[in-house]
Amino acid sequence: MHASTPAREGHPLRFSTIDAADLADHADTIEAIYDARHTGIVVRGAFPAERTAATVARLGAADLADQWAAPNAGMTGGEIRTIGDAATPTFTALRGPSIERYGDNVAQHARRAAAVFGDADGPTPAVQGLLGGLFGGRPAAPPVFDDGFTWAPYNLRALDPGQQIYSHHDNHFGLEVYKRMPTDLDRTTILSWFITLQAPDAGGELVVYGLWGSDPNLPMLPTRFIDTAALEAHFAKEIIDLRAGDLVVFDAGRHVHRVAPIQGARPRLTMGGFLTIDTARTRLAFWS
Ligand SMILES: O=C(O)CCC(=O)C(=O)O
Repeated sequence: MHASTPAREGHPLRFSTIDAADLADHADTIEAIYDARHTGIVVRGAFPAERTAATVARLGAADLADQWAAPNAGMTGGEIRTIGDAATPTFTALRGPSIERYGDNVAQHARRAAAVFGDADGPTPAVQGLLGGLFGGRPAAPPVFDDGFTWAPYNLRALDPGQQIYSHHDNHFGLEVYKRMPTDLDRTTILSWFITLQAPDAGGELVVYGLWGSDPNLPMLPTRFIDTAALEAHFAKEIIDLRAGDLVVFDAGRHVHRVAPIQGARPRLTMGGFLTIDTARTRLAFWS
């Protein structure tokens, strides 16, 4: 469940938790997040248990071992494993993937999805229904590059015991790869979405702070990482505890957030990416 600390500094945090069956009652959620009237939503049971269990079993299979990459190799405590790239800065590519590298990632997506899910579409239609459902049922699809190929819809992520995702925000539109994103897409913020496939034994919660990346008082360490101890001491926060099958969508472009260290023996497994909407609010674009 959520625990918030409203007496602290910062922007208000407004999260809701719903059941997947009630998605239609929350069709204005994405617009509310864009307008900063809402921070995020947890959709319980977005993926059925059979789908998450089958995916978790495949992700642990020996024949997939060489599909996993280590984009944060060398980042002590922050070494995530991924299948498929994300259009984000990583420890091995601080300015994000080059356009050529991302294009190569796109070219490999269908083969990787077939290896994990048994077919090239995998869960993409289900994700389209879920994200579109939170946007009034309008179309939801990966954006198309200017030369015609589409962005990858999601990637798969594993955080092993002891690892975490350090405090950050996801306003990545300044990266080179985004020069190729359609110009009618709204860049005022970027939303993160992910589905938990396997929760860890303990830890691994998503922690969202009442601090925006654009605020003037961002507490930074000399290493240029955000100072999580200062966030914990001063800012409002919401702790989002996610179970297998839950979808979360939240304002990751504005709000500083992190994933707490994984405790116990089980890796935390998620799949997800980012999303935005066009400025006319007629369609939703999601990608990894
Ligand atoms: O746990 C994940 O898959 C990603 C968490 C995160 O930092 C994000 O969604 O922006």
